[in-house]
Amino acid sequence: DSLYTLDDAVLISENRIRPVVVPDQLQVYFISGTQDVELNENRLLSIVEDACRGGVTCFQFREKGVGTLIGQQKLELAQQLQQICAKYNVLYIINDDVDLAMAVNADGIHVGQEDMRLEEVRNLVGHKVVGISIHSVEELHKTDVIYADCVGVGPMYATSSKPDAQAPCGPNRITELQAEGLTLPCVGIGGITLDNAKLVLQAGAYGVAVISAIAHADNPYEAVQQFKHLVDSTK
Ligand code: 3NM
Repeated sequence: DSLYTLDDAVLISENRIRPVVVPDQLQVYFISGTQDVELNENRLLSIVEDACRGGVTCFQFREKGVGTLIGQQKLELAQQLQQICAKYNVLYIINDDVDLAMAVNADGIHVGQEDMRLEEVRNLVGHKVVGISIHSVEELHKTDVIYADCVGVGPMYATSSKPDAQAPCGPNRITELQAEGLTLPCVGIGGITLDNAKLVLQAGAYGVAVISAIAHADNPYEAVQQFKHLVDSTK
């Protein structure tokens, strides 16, 4: 089944139509990899299953850092995660690995500013969802947003999940980027918790992207339900 309807399609050139991401799918965007769960693959699988059951709308497999999986092991884990997401009809995104996204037929790919150029990514993945991280107005102006479907803006708050994260920019950065012409649906990322998520949504985000607030929650299933409730009540 296609995630998109023809109404969602955007004509970007004479003979090429691509879909836009359905904004509702960005509401509760969970990101994780083995680095977030003490390198324990089974733990990751069980947390992702709990998060999907709890109602995340999107999951990004982000396998990054010391001791994380590569090659065949990464592929096999990505396939298992894909099956969980497919079972719950959750949008499945791969971080910064176009080959892997193609190999597991993920729904999309997310890249950072230092990763592959967006035009090249778009050419390789065709109609898959393409996400890009944008941290500042300067980065917005040097990004070919025409090739992307959605944007992650951060870090909203201090984060311990990304060692090389920039200084926190606060929710207002989203408002600022939209004033500078950003129209793609975006999610806030970085240090988002149940206590501050509302501010991120009120600043213009379609949803919240989180690692630790779900992966390190006492009960990931309940944490997701609370995020969902928060997003629904802020709309
Ligand atoms: N990207 P947590 S911040 C993966 O600013 C990531 O681009 C960021 O983890 C960015 O929810 C971040 O645990 C980490 O803070 C988010």
